[in-house]
Amino acid sequence: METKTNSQNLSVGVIGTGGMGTRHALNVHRSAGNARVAAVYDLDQDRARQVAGMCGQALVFEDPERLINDPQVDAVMIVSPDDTHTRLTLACLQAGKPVLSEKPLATTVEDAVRVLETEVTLGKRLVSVGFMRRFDPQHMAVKGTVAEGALGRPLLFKGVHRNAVVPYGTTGETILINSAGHDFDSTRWLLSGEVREVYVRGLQSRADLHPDTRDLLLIEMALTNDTLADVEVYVNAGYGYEVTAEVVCQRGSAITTLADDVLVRSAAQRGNPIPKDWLVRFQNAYVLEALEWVESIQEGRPFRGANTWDGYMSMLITGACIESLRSCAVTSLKVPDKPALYQ
Ligand code: ISE
Repeated sequence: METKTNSQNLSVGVIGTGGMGTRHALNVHRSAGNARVAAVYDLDQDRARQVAGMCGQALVFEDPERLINDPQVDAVMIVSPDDTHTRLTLACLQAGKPVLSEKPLATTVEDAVRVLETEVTLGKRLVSVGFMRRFDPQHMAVKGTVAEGALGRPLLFKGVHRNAVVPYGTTGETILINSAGHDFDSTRWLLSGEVREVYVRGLQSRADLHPDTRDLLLIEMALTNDTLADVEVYVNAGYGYEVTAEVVCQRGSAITTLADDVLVRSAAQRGNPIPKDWLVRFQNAYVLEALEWVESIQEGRPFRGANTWDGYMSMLITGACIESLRSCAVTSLKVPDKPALYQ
C-alpha cells in the first residue's frame, strides 16, 4: 500500500472509542488539518456511532479488522483494551498500514517479539507506540536541558507516577503491564540507555483492598550506561493524577515543572488544581503526538516518538519486573541487539 503524500488528506481509522480513543479521535479531527477520522470501531456500537458523529460522520465498523483492511482507511489508531493491541497491530502490518498503538504494544514479551519480528521481516517501520510523555513539553524540557550538557553526565532518573484511582485490576502484574510501561520508556528515553537489572517491591495501600493488591510499586533499575533509576508507581493515590520526572546529573538536576494553569485563592486558601487523570495532564502531549504521527506518515519518514523497539523493550523490562516482584529479588535482563531497522 502506497503511503499518502503531503498533498492528500490522511484518512484515519480509530479502534476503541473509550475515553482515550475518543480523545485521540477528536485530536485528529480538530487538530490535524490534513487528516480526518474516516472510520471508527468499538464493541459498544452506540459509543462508536456517537464518536463518529463528533468526527464529521465517520464510518462505523462492526469489526476492527474490517476497518483495518478497508481501502478508505490509510492509517490506524489502536485504542482498544491492552490485550488486543498485538493482534490488531499485526493486522495493520499485514495490511501494510501505518499504526499508532496505544501502550502497551503487547501484554507479554512473546507478543512484543511477534510484532518486532514481523515488522523487521517487512523491512519498513509502520508501528508507532503511544508513549506520549515524549511529547509532553515538561518532559521535553528535561530531555533538552540534560542534552545541553551543562549539568554534567546524567546519573539517576527519579520518576513519580500517581493515579487517583485506576479502573482496572491493581495486582502488581497488572500495574506493571498497564501503567509502569510509561516509566520504563521515560527511563530509557531520558537516560539514553537500556535497562539491565530491576528490583521491584510492592505494597497494599489499605487493608480493605484485595490481598493480591500491590497498588504501590517501588521500582529500581540499573542501566547499561552506568546510570540508575528509581520509580514510584502508586495507582490509588486518591488526591489526583501526578507524574514527575527528574534527571539527576553530576552538577545539578532537571525536573518537570508542575503543569499548573492557574493559582486559585479562595476561603483563606490558595493552591493549584491537580489534574484528575492522564487525559487532562497530558492533553498537549496527545495533540503533539497525533500531529507528529500524521506528519511522519505524510512525509514518509520515521515517527519521532516511540517505535516497536521501544514497545518491545518496555515489555522486556515489564517481564523482568514481574519476575522480581514475585521472587523479591534483583532480576537481570539480557539487552538484545537492536535490529538495523531501529538504529
Ligand atoms: C493509562 O492507561 C495511561 O496510559 C496513563 O498514562 C497512566 O498514568 C495510567 O496509569 C494508565 O492506566
